[in-house]
Amino acid sequence: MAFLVSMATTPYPGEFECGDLAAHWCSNHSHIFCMIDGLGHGAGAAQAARQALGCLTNQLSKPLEEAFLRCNEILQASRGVAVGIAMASPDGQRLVYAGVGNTRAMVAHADGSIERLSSNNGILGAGYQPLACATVRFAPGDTLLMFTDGLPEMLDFGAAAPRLFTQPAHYIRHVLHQWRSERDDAGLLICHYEADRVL
Ligand SMILES: [Mn+2]
Repeated sequence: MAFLVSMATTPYPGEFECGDLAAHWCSNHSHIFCMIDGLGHGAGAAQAARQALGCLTNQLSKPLEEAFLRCNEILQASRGVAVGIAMASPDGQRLVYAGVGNTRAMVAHADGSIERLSSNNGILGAGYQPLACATVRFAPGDTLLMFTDGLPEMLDFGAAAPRLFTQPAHYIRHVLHQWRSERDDAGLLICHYEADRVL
């Protein structure tokens, strides 16, 4: 399977540190995608986000429920984070998703339909509702998008999006430039699952 992955974050205008962090891990044919939003912005948000990333990196082999629980414990002295995690199944057909707080995730399917993945209410570091994991189809031609509330929740990717998803590095810059809020950090991750090509 071939994933075209790109991610970018940008801080609150005029600030240097960014509280939004995106990550992609790949090991033993398993791909894991993560979007983190440290509450607020600035140094405190960036510190909480880095702490969350460090914790999650150490929990990758665990079930998502355990990883979130551990992260919630470790972040109790921080201002807290919202986190979304998507794991691609090794068979290349599905994604398992879980989130806490207001990071957003959706799958834009090859047929043009959009599936939005919901997160649990709460904040990692301050508690959350029992975690619900969702499983969605993720097949060649589909695109996973994960982003923070520095972009509009109902972000309209427009009619040209399915074509643009195939160039995520280019498209991500366009979306951040056009849609980012001037009142928060912003972050976006795009993973396009390349359709089989006939050469
Ligand atoms: Mn935010």
